[in-house]
Amino acid sequence: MPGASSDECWLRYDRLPDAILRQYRQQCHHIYVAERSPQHGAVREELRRGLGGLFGEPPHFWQHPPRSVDRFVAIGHPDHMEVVADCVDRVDITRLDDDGYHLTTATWQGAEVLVVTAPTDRGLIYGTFRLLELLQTRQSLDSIQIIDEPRVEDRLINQWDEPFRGSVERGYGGESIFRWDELPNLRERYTDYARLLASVGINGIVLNDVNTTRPGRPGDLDHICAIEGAHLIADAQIPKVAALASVFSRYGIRPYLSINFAAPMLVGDLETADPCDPDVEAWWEERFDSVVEQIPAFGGVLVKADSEGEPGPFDYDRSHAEGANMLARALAPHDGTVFWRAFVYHDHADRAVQAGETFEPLDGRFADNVTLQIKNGPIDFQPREPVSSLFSLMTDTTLACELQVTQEYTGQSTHICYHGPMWEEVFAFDTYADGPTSPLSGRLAGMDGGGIVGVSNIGEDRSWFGNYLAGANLYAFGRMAWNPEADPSAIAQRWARRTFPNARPDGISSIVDILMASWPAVVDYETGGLGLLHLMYNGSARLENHYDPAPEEWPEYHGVTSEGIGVDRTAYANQYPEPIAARYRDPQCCPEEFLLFFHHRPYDATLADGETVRERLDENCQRGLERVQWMRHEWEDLAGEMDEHRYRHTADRLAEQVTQANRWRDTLRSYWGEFADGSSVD
Ligand code: GCW
Repeated sequence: MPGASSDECWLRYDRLPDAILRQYRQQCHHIYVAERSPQHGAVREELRRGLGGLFGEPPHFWQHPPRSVDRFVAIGHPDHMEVVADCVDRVDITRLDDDGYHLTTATWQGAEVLVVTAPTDRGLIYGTFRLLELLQTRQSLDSIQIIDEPRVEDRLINQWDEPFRGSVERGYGGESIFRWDELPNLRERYTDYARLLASVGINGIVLNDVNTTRPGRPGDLDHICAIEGAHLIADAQIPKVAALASVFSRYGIRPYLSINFAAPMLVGDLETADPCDPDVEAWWEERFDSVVEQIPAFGGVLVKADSEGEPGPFDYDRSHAEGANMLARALAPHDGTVFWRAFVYHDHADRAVQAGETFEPLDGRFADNVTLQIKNGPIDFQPREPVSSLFSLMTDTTLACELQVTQEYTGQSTHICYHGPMWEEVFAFDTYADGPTSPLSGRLAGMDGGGIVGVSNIGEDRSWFGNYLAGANLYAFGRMAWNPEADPSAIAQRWARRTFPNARPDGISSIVDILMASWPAVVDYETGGLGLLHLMYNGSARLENHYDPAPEEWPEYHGVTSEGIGVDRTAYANQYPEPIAARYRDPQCCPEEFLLFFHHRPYDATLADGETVRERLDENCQRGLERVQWMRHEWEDLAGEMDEHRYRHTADRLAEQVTQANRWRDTLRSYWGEFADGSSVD
């Protein structure tokens, strides 16, 4: 059972009401599950925990089919279990996607059997979590037939963990759960994290931050442990990584590491990290051999190169393809992947154009086991951005879309901001990569090795996220990485039912309504809803703060002058294929939500309905505030639908969100108001 110190999120297994318990118990008390791998152990453990909690007594596990009972559950692969082979068509199972699963009912030698089967152990884990979800949400198990398969191959969490400081970059859920100084000793919380991730279909985790060295910038905290991320591939540290890896692999989650491109010099003793130097390649080969020997499930590496001070191939006048392919060659014998980030920008006048200029000429030149990892927008996880042009430009490269589950720019752990609707917009975007009707969702799903990657939002906090409702973001990330066309409102509904099992249907609807209103609200009060960005405080200290309004700080990003507002990004618009480019280039056709992202417009320019830009901005800020006031009000009615602690905690967060939304509205309106009214000069 849960310690008071750790929330169970959506894996709550509170005892079910007696009225429905009897039948469930009859169906699921006897469990026959394969015992051939660590993953089967994870299945058994989850059932022990889940059924034990829901039924108030642990299930009975069998090592062979129980012949003395008339109902049981069988979990395994048809090749390993005769019962399963007799109940399903083996060919149907082999045809499933590797991570897919099948739940069905059948009669076997006079007994009713509920079968959970899959082509792989990972699929069995997913099928088991699905079975438990059916029970948690009190659905009938009679004649069930569920076949589910992920549409996207690589569904990864990026943990921006910084070993040397015990914290997570842009993590707002408390300090890091990884205790590098104590590893290889393990903590229960690692298993709980793996359970949460596996339960929503995540199949990989990058264990450390893409910034792999201790930054020398001001505001740096004292380090609590000597290890830097770059050194995790050193022999001295591999046992620590291997210990964590064993926990995640047990749940079907492949471990990966972020590496430093200059590691041959930083970790090894070479004098160069030039990707074309044979000694450098040999160094990486030797390192990966050693890592894989100790961590057989090792999935590969993530690289932030030539970006924000990280070293990269540009240091040697080499291209990003040369850099990525060298690592890919060294990883290929181990079935490893290089996730190579496209977040590259320097001193270009418009940062948005730089990634396209860097990577488009390299399309088709990356090795098969390189995946180009592209943030959803061209700037940086702003509350709303157009979808990156790279998803249209790179037609011959394996791609992954990087999303922020953590809320760096959307109110961190204080504001409620459910990202599901934002991701829906991103995935629905028609890239025209392959003519019309090439939505990003289909591109990522149809691609061998395509990926969806999320920067995690968890930490040591009792809630895991710093805000109980932010759990919906991790949940939705997993579900949308599994199926990028999934409906975020339906996902929120499933999340809420599992997270607040005692809430009445009306209460669940209110929670879903609050979540669904929250992202539009944040976009409105933090940006005015017409495509402005980076209006928040940045400061000069490291990781400053991206939370408070401070529009005066980075005027080049939003282009506020006495003449007008917004940034002319015609050059960036031109990177897209037609007709997207034409749509973004022309202020008359540009979607209103991105008007000021692409154009500098006079304050009195009129919009389609005759209102001026200034009026709309002002109104949207007000509308955002009102939405948050409404969310707070709606939450007040939820007392009694959950425990007092979660109710109060969220109510406090919402009170602060209302205060902040007020500040945002007032600060933004008076900022552009002073320029527009002539009381402030450029
Ligand atoms: O926006 C920036 C964040 C950094 C982050 C970087 C990146 C990991 O503020 O904290 O560093 O993006 O994505 O590399």
